[in-house]
Amino acid sequence: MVAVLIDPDSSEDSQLDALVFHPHFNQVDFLFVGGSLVTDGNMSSCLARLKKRTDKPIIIFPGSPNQIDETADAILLLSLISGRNPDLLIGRHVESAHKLKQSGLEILSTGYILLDGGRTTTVSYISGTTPIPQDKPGIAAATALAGCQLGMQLIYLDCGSGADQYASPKLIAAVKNEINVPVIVGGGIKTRADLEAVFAAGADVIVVGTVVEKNPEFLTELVLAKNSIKIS
Ligand code: 1GP
Repeated sequence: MVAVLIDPDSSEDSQLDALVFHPHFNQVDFLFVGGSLVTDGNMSSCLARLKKRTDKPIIIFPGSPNQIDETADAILLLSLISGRNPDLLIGRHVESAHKLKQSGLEILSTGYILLDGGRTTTVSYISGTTPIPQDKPGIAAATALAGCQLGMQLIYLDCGSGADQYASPKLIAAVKNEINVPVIVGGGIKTRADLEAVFAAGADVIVVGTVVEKNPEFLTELVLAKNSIKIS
């Protein structure tokens, strides 16, 4: 499956139109909305404008509690398990627990694993955490396994938005081999070959953000990648 990540700070009406009215938008399964740093007010405005345009499931990908918004369909309740920042492991969750309960959002408990994508990304800077090196698939696999043992329903392997490198197929395969919950993979995916490599390694959901924001025509590459996986 494929999710397109929308940054509420870069969601002009013209950009949303270019995405949702693209002939291959039907290939997109979910919309993720959020980010490490979102300007106050832009989340609710972005969600309202998306809801007017599409009935695809909208899932909040929150960088902070102020991105909780009941007009979405669900939320990835992220715990940054690759890091050792207690705020992002449990602190923010405690602060937002009641608000989240009242929101009625479907809660998807997600172990979020930040990988080294070759450059400092906004998420690594803002979270103050060290990404897992890509040549240490064993650390990523053990981290994912621990997340599942703590009851997390999903594991998200992320190199961060705009990363130079995406999650290596070897690392994805090592994680998949260790756990039975769906694995979301994102960050730094830029070409059809990247999509095919990540699908082939076993990703259950691929997230694309920057590349679609820059060029909605990338959705055509998505169709070609999906078809090529089906054929092979
Ligand atoms: C980032 O996984 C997402 O958290 C998407 O990354 O913007 O690099 O596609 P990109």
